[in-house]
Amino acid sequence: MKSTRKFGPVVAALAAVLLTGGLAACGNSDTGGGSGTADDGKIVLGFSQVGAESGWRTANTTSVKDAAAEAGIELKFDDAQQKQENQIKAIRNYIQQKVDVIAFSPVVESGWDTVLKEAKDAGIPVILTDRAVDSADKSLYKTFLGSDFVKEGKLSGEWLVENKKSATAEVNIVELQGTTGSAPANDRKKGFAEAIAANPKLKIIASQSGDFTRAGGKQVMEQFLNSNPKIDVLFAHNDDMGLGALEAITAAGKVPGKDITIITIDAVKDGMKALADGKFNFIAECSPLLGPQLMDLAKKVHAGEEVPARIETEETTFTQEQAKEALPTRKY
Ligand code: GYE
Repeated sequence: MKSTRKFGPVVAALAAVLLTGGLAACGNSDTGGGSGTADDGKIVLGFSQVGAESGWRTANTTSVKDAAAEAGIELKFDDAQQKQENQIKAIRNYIQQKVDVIAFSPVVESGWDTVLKEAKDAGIPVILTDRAVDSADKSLYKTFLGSDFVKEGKLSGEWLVENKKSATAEVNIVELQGTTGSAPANDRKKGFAEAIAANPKLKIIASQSGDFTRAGGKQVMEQFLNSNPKIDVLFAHNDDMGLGALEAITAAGKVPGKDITIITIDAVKDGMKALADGKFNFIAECSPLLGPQLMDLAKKVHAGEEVPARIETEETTFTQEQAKEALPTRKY
């Protein structure tokens, strides 16, 4: 899915010349060098990260930081601690600092139009990474790089349909949702529900947000266990909530992976370990390694090149056996 355009570097060089000679005079961008680049000629990328809520997020942050260093891009990084207001503040700061490109992973889907318009008016291209926004005006950002979350939910549900195909009694499912209003929570819920509709015996009996954290997963699972005597399946929107839930399940005297079938999403190392150990039953992968592609895109949009409106991450799924095989070489 990567662009293989041969003339990328030439276009970039040309654009740089044009920017230096022409647009800088209009005050389009200025981060000290007068050319929209840092003093040392580097592209400046302002990145607003969601937070540090999960193993996925930590791996994503490392990927972005490493890739920026590798690509020779100056990265300004902000951790929004899962709060939209912090992200809006960070983006406004980047606009004020006249960075060359802004990238962010929106904590929730709604409420971005105003700040995105401010970036557009300032002539700063925006890249969405990992999570989408629901803005109707697609011209407010250049591209969206990330996973197909509906598909992840669907793959999880399809595995369950197959796994429970000979069930004679009702199968009671509890769902730990990700952060309320976030694209992965909305989409994973939707994809899963669509897939399990294939078997009316599969019933979601409780569904609540655990905010993508271990603590949230543990706490909500405790409530689920307290109020529902028969839970057959847990679908957690990420590994971390599933890992937190393991503690609650064990404390309730049940055996995870046996008494309760557990499906999660992400496939970070701790999740894969739980799967290989037989505590989880299935994981749909969501890759956090978006850094290199993001840097590539930042260079392209900075050079004024056209980029695809949507770039989807490639991913797979894991059973317990597949997790055992993959674990030794898993990087994150
Ligand atoms: O699945 C979860 C994280 O947006 C895809 O956010 C990401 C999700 C990921 O907190 O672990």
